Amino acid sequence: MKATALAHPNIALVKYWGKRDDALILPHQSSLSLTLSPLSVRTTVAFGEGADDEVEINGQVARGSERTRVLRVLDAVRAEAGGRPGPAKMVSRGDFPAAAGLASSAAGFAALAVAARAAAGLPADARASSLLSRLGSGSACRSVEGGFCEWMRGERPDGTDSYAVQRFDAKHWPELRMVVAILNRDEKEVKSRDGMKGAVDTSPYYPAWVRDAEEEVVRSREIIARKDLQALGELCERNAWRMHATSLAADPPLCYLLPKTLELIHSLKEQRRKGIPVWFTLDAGPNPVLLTDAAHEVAAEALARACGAIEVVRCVPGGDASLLTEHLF
Ligand code: 2P0
Repeated sequence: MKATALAHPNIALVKYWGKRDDALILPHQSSLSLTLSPLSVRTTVAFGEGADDEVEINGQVARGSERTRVLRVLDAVRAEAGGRPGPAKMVSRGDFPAAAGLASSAAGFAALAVAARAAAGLPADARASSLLSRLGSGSACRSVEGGFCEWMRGERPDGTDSYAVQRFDAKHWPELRMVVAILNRDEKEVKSRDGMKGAVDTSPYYPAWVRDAEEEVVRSREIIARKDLQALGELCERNAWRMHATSLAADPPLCYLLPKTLELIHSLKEQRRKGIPVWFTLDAGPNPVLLTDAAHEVAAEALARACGAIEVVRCVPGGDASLLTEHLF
């Protein structure tokens, strides 16, 4: 009753920002992301070990809400397996550079879902793993499969129709590149979970953000199908601005951007005038992720460094979460 899985993080091109159900992690809007390689998280789960659940993440015993989120996923697996599997031991390790600027939680919960299902003897099932990983962290449901994944918001109050599906696999657009520019490594003052709640509860722009997102997901699918880098870059930028605008308009206002973030973002126009195809997206933090192609990733990295990046991570479209034969314990 032991299994190990590897999963990659993902970056949302059309973002999730707000829950309609905090407990089940059901979003107000659909979202669409790209799975990122080579960054990855490995997780081993074994059932029937010890007297109580043991959870270790990156060498530390998980406590508080981190532990609670892992146990929600393990409890759901135990319930699906008919309560047979006993206490679990889970060890998870990410290979992310220190504060890569990308949350490792998406990859971590996707790897946990795939490993826990296998350890409990449940059949491999991307939809079931996506539903399960969503209970740990919303964006994790988009890391079960590779390439471009769409998290459909769903309608049902029980969340059974709120999961991600792969729209295009990693081989569809192999020359696409995402260059993560780490401008600041400080832990953010307001976590995504709290930031999005503030926007839902107090931002007058929130309903417009939700309306816009569904149409943008449809548009993004069409753009990705025809591999139109400029159209995708423009869509990513406006979607990131709109997400940040909802939070800038919240009460109290929430601004994740730093002066250096704006400097890098503003410099992209000049680059494009020079013929370098580069655009940005920005999650709930100050570190932009630059969207470009293989021929221009070196130029994008140089630009990020010239604008003060202390670390740069070049990513390519990543594959599905997968089971490994080598375990972490
Ligand atoms: C996303 N983010 O679509 C958006 C864009 C950040 C900005 O999903 O509360 O860690 O665990 O569901 O998934 C980050 O939030 O939040 C996120 P929870 P999560 O990728």
